[in-house]
Amino acid sequence: MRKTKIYSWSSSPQNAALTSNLTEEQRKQLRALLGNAELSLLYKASVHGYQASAFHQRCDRQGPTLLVAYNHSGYIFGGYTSVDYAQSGQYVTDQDTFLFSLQGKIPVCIKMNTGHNARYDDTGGPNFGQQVYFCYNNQPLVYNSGSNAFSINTATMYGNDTQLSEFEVYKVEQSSQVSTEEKPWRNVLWTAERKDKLMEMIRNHKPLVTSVSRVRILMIGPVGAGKSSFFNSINSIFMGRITSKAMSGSAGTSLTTQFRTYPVKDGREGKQLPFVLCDTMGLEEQSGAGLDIEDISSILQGHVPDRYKFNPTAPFQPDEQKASRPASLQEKIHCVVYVIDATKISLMSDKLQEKLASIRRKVNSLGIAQIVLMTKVDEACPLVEKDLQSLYVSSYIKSKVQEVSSRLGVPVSCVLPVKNYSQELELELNCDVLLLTALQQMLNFADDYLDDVGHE
Ligand SMILES: Nc1nc2c(ncn2[C@@H]2O[C@H](COP(=O)(O)OP(=O)(O)OP(=O)(O)O)[C@@H](O)[C@H]2O)c(=O)[nH]1
Ligand SMILES: [Mg+2]
Repeated sequence: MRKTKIYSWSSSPQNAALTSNLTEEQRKQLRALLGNAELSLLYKASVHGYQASAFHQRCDRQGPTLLVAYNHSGYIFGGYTSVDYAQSGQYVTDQDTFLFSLQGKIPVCIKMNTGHNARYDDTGGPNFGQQVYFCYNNQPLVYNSGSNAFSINTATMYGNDTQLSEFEVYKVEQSSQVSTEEKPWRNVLWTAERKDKLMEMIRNHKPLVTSVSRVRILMIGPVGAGKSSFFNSINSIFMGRITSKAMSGSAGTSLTTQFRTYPVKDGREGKQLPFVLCDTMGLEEQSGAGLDIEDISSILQGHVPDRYKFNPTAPFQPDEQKASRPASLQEKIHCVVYVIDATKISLMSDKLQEKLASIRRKVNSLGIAQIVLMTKVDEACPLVEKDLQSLYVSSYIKSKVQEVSSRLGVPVSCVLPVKNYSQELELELNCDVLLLTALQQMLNFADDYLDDVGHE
């Protein structure tokens, strides 16, 4: 399986003469958006014509497709749908659909706003959300009806140049093979001894400043990224069985609505461990929804009590007596963990990325240690799903770590991939080793921070 080449440049056999207009680099970027799926060219308007009938003849019933348009101003943009074109005369719902524009190094992705149909599946040319129409009126045109299925800016998406110079449709297939590295890019000892050693080090960890008895670790991240699950997983390891104290699961908006500070005990009757995991409501891209940056600021400074119920429309109001005196170092946050879902990194919207950047600026200004926890590595890569030990030979996971590092502006060494417990009924050694390694790293980072402020 080593060094397998995972995609072929040529298009599918019946279209052997078709050549793609994408450069290798552009193709790579688009494939990354789709979880490294394979792309094969089905249709090319300059060859087959811009008529809707030509499009349907080649693209109907082909499964998920990626549409790529090129205009005379040099813009490359388009959209993805996971649902077949079929001229069914019905509305199509598709939660995975998105529009994109390739700008510079990082493609910009725009997901569909909730409550919209992906399209009306008729005999006409392809459209997204009955808003953005490609090959409009059987002509080399893109047309934006201005409805609000997608919040797009046509100037950034295609420079307001509606004349297409080319239009291509690719079939999208998840690749069954995954490329691997010759040598692991990080070394991990996947042994029971290593796990015991890590548990021992965590148990005996003494924060560098004596006035601090427990390191406070704050988890921040988008809805459903796995914040609550990380606490549950760590708690499970020390309890010796799967636990689910924090509510986790999936919903459109954040399942966690309260600020929770979770101490962890060393076994059922054991004493409390030297750290507290603080769980927050998920971030959402819109302002006025999800966790608010002002709330984060209050949490960082130790003003927010356990079980405080977040109110997205009004930030936390500290009571006046308390606010007048600053919280002690013990009550403040010593390490911030950004919890990011590995399967969603490429789809992260500009707005969310900007929100994270402003949180980072705030945390930076306070000098607090920061780490990225990249969750769901099992879902992101089939190789890793089969065998967690292949994590650090998976080229795909490595590329995801690099991507999250560049999107959030943190060094690669601060990105820690993990698999949380989600459906398992029993603990699993490989999972534990990764989770404990991440926790140990958080404690070390917090120490660096305490070392810095403790002597002030
Ligand atoms: N396969 C897999 N599933 C995970 C992992 N981490 C979390 N999940 C699942 O993802 C879903 C969301 O996890 P949560 O822990 O509730 O996420 P959260 O960040 O607390 O979300 P909110 O509180 O809603 O903001 C749950 O169904 C988890 O079981 C992981 O590493 N692998
Ligand atoms: Mg949660």
